[in-house]
Amino acid sequence: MGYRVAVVGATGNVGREMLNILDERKFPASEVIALASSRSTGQEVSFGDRRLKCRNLADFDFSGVDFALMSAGSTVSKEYATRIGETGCMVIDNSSYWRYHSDVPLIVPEVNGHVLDAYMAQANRRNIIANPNCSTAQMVVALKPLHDLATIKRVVVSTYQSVSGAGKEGIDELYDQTKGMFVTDKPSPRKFPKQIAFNVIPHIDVFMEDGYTKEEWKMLAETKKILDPKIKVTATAVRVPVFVGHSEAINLEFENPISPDEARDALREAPGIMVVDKREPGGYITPVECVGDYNTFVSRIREDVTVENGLALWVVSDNLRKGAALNAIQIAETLIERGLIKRAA
Ligand code: A2P
Ligand code: 11C
Repeated sequence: MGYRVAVVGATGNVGREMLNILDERKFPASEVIALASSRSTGQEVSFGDRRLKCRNLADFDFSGVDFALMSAGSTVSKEYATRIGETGCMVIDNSSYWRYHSDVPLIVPEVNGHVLDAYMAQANRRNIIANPNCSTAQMVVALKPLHDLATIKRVVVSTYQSVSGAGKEGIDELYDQTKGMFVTDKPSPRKFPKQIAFNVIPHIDVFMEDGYTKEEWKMLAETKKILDPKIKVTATAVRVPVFVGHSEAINLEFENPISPDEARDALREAPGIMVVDKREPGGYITPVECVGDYNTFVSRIREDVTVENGLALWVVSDNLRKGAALNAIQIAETLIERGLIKRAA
């Protein structure tokens, strides 16, 4: 007997990756249920070599379901997660809605998986665990071993984020605009605020009062919650015309001295990381090479000479995997491995 797992948002970019990864990693599931909106009822999605028929989330009864992996956006998570959690089903939520609630843990298993022990010991827990934003997840995986080694004081990060982070509509818009450029002269932006084909846009999510965007604020708030509240973060989040794979140029300032060689060695030993760092043409990773991979790749490790104890890095990962679907499934695996979850009757 395995676990009963529901994927909420099974027709979306992340939901489809969740189904792929459950199959690839041979997650111990006795049943996998695909849920989406009423628009998709009866539509088939792939699960390994099988096809699952989507069911309507609004009509579904979660009693007897062990895990709900949710990736249908904040509005759906806000409306449904509490009710699903109350049935005893463990919600692992990929939206931003629950991340900043003080009674909901925000987890990247390689970094703070141990937090789940105390959470699961609480009798009155919500049964909701949050997954971070994709840009944060890959960054904290790379920062953790370096923070353990020399204590990070400050992070300056610029992101190069693929259109798949904006969902199915983001992928369609880059595809349509790129094709359209050769037949019509003016692509009309729909999902993104400006033309994305052959362009870059320094704006992801809504603007905040201080001039930062919400995506930039999320990287700050989530890094503090997952890794260390003392770390200072400033981010510039940029959308680039890449289908899958987020990249980040990161500058770090440490409390204590740390050399590029020491950093490279620590990163090589750390879980979930692959170091590709040859100081020659092509000796680094680009987003197209990370698609479909579980790892967070770290390249271009070098000294940042503008501060005392500084390093600069290039970090790339598949945003639909470590940034979303894989991390959610790793949270479920961590609950099982640590003996924190029992199968629903
Ligand atoms: P649907 O295809 O039926 O609209 P993406 O982020 O890639 O755009 O995907 C969003 C996912 O969330 C899709 O699977 C979508 O299903 C699902 N979704 C959106 N709104 C709802 C809703 N009200 N109830 C259930 N699923 C929803
Ligand atoms: C993007 N990072 O690339 C966003 C998508 O808070 O989960 C994920 C938003 C979030 O557009």
